[in-house]
Amino acid sequence: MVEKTSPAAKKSVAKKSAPKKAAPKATAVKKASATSSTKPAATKKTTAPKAAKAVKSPSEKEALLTHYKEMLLIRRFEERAARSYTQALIGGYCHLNLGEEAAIVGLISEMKHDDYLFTNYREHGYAIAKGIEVGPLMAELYGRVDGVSKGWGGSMHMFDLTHRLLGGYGIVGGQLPLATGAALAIDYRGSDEVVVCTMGDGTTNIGAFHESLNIAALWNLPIVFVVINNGLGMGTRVTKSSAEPELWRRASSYRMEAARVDGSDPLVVAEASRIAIEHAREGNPYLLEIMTPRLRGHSVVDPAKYRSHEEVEELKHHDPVTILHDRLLSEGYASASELHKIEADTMKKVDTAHEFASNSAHPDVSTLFDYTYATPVPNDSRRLPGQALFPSAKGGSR
Ligand SMILES: Cc1ncc(C[n+]2csc(CCOP(=O)(O)OP(=O)(O)O)c2C)c(N)n1
Repeated sequence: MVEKTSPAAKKSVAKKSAPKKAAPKATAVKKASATSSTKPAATKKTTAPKAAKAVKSPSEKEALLTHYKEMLLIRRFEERAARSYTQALIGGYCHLNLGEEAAIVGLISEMKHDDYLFTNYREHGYAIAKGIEVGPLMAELYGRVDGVSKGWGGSMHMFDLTHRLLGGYGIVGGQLPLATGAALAIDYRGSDEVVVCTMGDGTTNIGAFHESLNIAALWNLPIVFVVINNGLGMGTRVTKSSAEPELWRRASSYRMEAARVDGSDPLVVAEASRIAIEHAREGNPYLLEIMTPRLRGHSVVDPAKYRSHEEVEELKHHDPVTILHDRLLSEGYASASELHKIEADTMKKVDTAHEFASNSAHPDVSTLFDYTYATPVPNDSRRLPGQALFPSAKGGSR
């Protein structure tokens, strides 16, 4: 099902830099919504624009196979990460993208290499989709020197400028003002990159969400805010925490264009993302809500007891990796033996990544503060754990 929103009256606000093209009419893609609105919204239903459908084409096979390989790599990587976490190879917290694979690969496939990505602590899949090799990625999870952030970021706080992944944030909503600031920097420079900023559904009730959307809309910033709606903020359901559970509708408060899409089909996500990113590149921020399941608990150690047995069983029918696997077979896009080979190759990559990470050294503690600031800051504290705050009068420590 596809919906077209009534076009948001576009602002006549003067831009901070050179004015950009007026926004095209709002086109929102909506497919297989998993929740229903409890309040009437200012939208009108029309027929589906052709571009929004995942139509069969000669390139569909190729696109689906590419997406499948990447989705499977994320899936097997995350399963290995879960195992490594229970083996104490990973410190801190560890949040997985299990169930969100189609949303991730569909979204990132529409970003250019130079576009910037901000995300939250549930980030491994995004790093893979942005092109980071699984070896340095696993090494980062293990806190090793060959990690993508030299082992100092870990699972939740990865940063890799080369791939324009600007984090990885553990504070819920912490990425939003920073991402909005990056979009402002792009605007000042007059370059044509876009910022994509993902978040969970629970993040939309944080003040920074509203502040960021407001300023992005006022200043026509090149940013796409993406809500990965997996239905739960830790153990709290969206319907319990949000007065308007159709989160995409919140954009209307900021006269921002928005859409909600089914996150189980990477082609549908890619098409919606293409529209959103195009809008943003023209200086029109966009809110995209992608509906996904979260197949496991909030983090690796969460047994998710707030879920009923029936719900857990039902979830199995919404696994995007299984859905795509079966689709490739039924459409005749891949044979069982071809899929077995993809599986074997993927497992090999993940095993190699684990070996690479395990053989990498732990960083020297003296480098702990080397990456705190981008440029040197006078008088920054370099006190290591266990060191005294002030040296004693006799020259030692106390
Ligand atoms: C400011 C802040 N408040 C609370 C927390 C604790 N916390 C960590 S994750 C989380 C739930 C966030 O859910 P959501 O935004 O839906 O993201 P998801 O975990 O589903 O990706 C909470 C409340 C936090 N890290 N930061």
